[in-house]
Order: sequence, then C-alpha cells, then structure tokens
Amino acid sequence: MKNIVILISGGGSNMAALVRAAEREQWGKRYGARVAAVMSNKAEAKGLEFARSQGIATAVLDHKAYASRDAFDAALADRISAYDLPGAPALVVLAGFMRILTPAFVERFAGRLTNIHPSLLPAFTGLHTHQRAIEAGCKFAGATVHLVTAELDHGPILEQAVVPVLADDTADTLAARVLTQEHLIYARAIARLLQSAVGAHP
Ligand code: NHR
Ligand code: GAR
Repeated sequence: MKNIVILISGGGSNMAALVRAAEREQWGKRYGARVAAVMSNKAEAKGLEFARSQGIATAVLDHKAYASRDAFDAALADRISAYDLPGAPALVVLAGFMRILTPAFVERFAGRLTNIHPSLLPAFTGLHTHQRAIEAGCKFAGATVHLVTAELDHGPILEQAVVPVLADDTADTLAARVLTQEHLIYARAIARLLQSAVGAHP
C-alpha cells in the first residue's frame, strides 16, 4: 500500500478531484494507493469538510503557531512521514497549498512531492497568475503539474493543459476555466506517477 498525503489551504477542489479519481479509477486495486490524509495550514479550509465526509484523516497545522518557517516545515514533515510505509514512502501532493516550503522540506520529499500551479510554466511563477496573464495580453493560459524543487514553481513538468483567454475575461472567469482543467491533469499526473512506481517496485 502507498499512502497519498494531500496538502491544501482553501477550497480543496483539486484535492476532491483526486479523491474522486482514486475512487473512480480504483487506485487501490490498480496501484495499491490510497488518499490517506489531507492536511491544511488553515483550520477554516473548506476542503477539510469534504475530506472528513469521505472518511479521510485530516490534520491542521497552523503556520502562525510556529516560531519560524523552519519550525513549521519540520512539524509538517514529521506529520507527513507518519504516513510513510516500509518500502513505500508517502506521495506528497500540494493542491492549492499556499506556503512556500523550505529547501530542507523539499529535500526530504524529493521526487515524491508534486504541485499544481495555475499557469503555463515557466511563465507566471508565483501568485496572481490569472490577472498577470490577462494584463500581459496572453491569448492562452493554463495550468502545470510539476515536481517540487527548492526553486519556486521550477521543478520538472509532469502535465500541462491549455485554455483560451477570452476578450471579456476577468481573473475569476479565467481562473474557473483553468480550474476545470486542473482537476483533469492533476488526477492524470498522479495516476501516471503511481503507475511508474508500481512498475519500478514489483
Ligand atoms: N515550495 C517550494 N519550495 N517550491 C515550490 O515550487 C512550491 C512550494 C510551495 C508551494 C505552490 C505555489 C504555487 O503553485 C508551492 C510551490 C505559495 C506561494 C507564496 O508566495 C507561492 C507559490 C505557491 C504557493 N506564499 C506566501 C508565503 O510566504 C504566502 C501567501 C499566502 O499565505 O497567501 O509562503 O503557486
Ligand atoms: C488552484 O487554482 C491551484 O492551482 C492554485 O490555487 C487554486 C486552489 O484551488 N494554487 C496556487 O495558486 C498555489 N499558489 P483548490 O483549493 O480548489 O484546489
């Protein structure tokens, strides 16, 4: 069995899409994987309610309760590592997680830490991607699933999806169009990662 730990900060629609894909595509039977826990740095994150309703373990670690970024990341890493299994380290999936992670954290989960970013990387790293794409006059926007490295939004690209930017788009209408594609490509990227892991460790 391989545990998947999903980190969120808000709505959790990408997390919910992954939970639903795991169910629909029988990730347990096919890859020996399950969504074991959903963790948030915000107690009020809406996604936590959905996770609980699915019987998934949840945890809240409020970054404001820690003296430093290093201390928060160390505590978070320890909570995640509780889901490592012998020979099967947990897969750590950032899904709308809004805290930059320290190099020490990234190093500890290297190769098994993924993020979804709402732009066509390497364009528009960082925040407010939709507004910036509109202001730049982009005709297309999109989303990227990538492995996380210490450099923000720069890890190897696993999947991308493209959507048009329409003349009357606002950041919100563009974000909604991108989000529907995020749900598809994140599930596909994680299924592929699990599939390759199954092949690598028979
Ligand atoms: N950490 C590392 N090391 N590398 C990445 O690629 C990461 C990461 C942590 C999160 C998601 C990310 C995104 O896809 C992500 C990728 C938060 C911020 C940010 O500035 C930037 C990028 C991303 C997530 N956060 C502020 C901070 O001080 C807080 C903002 C807030 O709380 O609203 O951490 O875009
Ligand atoms: C998604 O669009 C995700 O790509 C983005 O936040 C949204 C979260 O939605 N992530 C970032 O901007 C990371 N900095 P969700 O909580 O409904 O999945």
